[in-house]
Amino acid sequence: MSELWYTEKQTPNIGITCKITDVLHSEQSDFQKIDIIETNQFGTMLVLDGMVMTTDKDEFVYHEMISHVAMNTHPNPKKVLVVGGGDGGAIREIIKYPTVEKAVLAEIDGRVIELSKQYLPEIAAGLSDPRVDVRVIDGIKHVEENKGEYDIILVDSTEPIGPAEGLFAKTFYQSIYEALKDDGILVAQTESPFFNDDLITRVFKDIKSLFPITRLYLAHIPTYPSGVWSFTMGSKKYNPLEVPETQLKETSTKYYTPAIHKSVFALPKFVQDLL
Ligand code: AG3
Repeated sequence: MSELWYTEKQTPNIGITCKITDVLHSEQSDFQKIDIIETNQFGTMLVLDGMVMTTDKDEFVYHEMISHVAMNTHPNPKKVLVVGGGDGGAIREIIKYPTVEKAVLAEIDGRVIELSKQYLPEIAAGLSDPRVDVRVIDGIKHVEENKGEYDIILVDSTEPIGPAEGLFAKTFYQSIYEALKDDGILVAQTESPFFNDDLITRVFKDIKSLFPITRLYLAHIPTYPSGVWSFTMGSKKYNPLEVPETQLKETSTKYYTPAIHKSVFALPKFVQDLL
């Protein structure tokens, strides 16, 4: 049998290519093209509009790092919102904290949730927890309609093209600021410092104009463009670099540790220069 390979063209000039053993599912939802493919190297992959969103093998890095840095910076996170993140990976991490009373998932595309439950059960496992409220809604509307509600809001979006474009807008960060409590924290995934430098500069400036404490941090994610990924935190009160003990047991993560929490804010010079 001939070999099948999948390429995501990450920019017009570079891509990532994986040998695939199966195409488990393909459809056009109301919002985007959804493909679930099986690879030798990374296991099952969720691909939206031709872009790798998550894979069995490396999802832990992204989902731990989008969640635990904020969850440990806040001393008592009770109510948390994830905008996007229909695969459930960020929710799975959030509900590891006993302080959490309610975790809301606001995902615009219900098909991503259903297919993740079916094909990525380990990532989606948290979605059935009784504290989790899964809503197929527009996250932008949800934050506009809920003022002063949340301790933490995570923006677990796709790329700033297509359905997620509005999730990188300053007006959205303003609504998030208002949807957070007085000591709330925002973390947004903000792409690659190698390939998305202008976006990082712009988003950091927008978040900094709203939040008294703004910090960028990095993690290594092999299937994302350039393998180096950024997250931007806006915090109303708590400084992520002055956190006491982690609330988490070390055994419950594969990437995040208290030492990682501190080290990820040490930025290479070229990244500092973007901010
Ligand atoms: N969200 C960020 C994925 C960005 C990847 N970009 C790409 N492949 N061009 C991932 C959502 C996982 N919950």
